[in-house]
Amino acid sequence: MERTFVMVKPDGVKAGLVGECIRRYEARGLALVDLRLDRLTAEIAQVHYGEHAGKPFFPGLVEHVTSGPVVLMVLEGEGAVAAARKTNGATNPLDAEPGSIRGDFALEITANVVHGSDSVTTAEREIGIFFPNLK
Ligand code: IDP
Ligand code: MG
Repeated sequence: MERTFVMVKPDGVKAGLVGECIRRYEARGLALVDLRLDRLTAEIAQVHYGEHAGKPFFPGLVEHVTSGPVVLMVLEGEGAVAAARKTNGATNPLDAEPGSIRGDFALEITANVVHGSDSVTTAEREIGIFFPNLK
């Protein structure tokens, strides 16, 4: 069964959207495999977002995701990677459809509530970073 990694970013936690995000993933049929409230160090954030290192928004992105608690989770289900990303909506909330998390709860691209892995390979990498002991 396919797995994906999802993070509720600090803006989502501050806005009290953790339950709403989890409810949407679960209602869609994705099952929670693991879940944790945590704080990201700059080092971990830089590794996680390594593909974006050097881009103009990278420092602001790392600053944002380390600015407060985040909720990290592994979700499982058929097509979990694509399903979670559809539920999250487009990266820029202004392009995200109403009915998606970003389309319903965000306006800013950095503070866009959630992160979801973009492929099965990425999911394996990200799950390895945040849940190294998960079987
Ligand atoms: P994704 O989160 O939809 O996978 P990515 O392109 O992987 O989007 O970018 C990671 C995160 O970096 C985004 O969720 C967003 O918060 C931020 N980001 C992406 N592109 C930009 C940009 O052009 N300006 C500011 N922030 C950006
Ligand atoms: Mg991405």
